[in-house]
Amino acid sequence: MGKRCGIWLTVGLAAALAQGCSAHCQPPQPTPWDVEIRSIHGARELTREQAVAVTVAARPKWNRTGIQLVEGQEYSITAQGDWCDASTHQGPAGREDPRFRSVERWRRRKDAKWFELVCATNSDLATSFIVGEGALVPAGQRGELTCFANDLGVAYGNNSGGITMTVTRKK
Ligand SMILES: [Ca+2]
Repeated sequence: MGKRCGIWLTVGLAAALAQGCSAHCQPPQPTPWDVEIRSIHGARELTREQAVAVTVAARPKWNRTGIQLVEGQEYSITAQGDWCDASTHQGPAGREDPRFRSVERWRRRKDAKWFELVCATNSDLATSFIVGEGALVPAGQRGELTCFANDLGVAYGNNSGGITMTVTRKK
């Protein structure tokens, strides 16, 4: 948190919020799908044209979704919401930040922006693809859909909040 934010926090939380200096994002509300998959500890295939909403938190290096991708099926993903890197709020499209240009090459996906939504299968970075606010899942993906906010591998401790993404099986 910067000095200016600290001063505003001593004035009061309302003032801090007005300045955009709240330290953390609120955690996302679990969706019905989140609740269901936590109870079964596994992953499920979607039925044709089924769309499910699932949350992706900024703090874990991998978020399991419980959605089993099957080769030959087609899926689209859209995402919205608010997640935080320390006190910086952003959406799933992420951002570039000239202050951190020298360490961009060590981002988990160096070609994705800071905090851009990235997904993969079975928590395998080699299968990852950039989603941002929306994307089609590349052909050939199979396994459980797993996602993260793009950050340095050592820098997840100050992340908070989460976004909600909708995954739709198209055919
Ligand atoms: Ca961070």
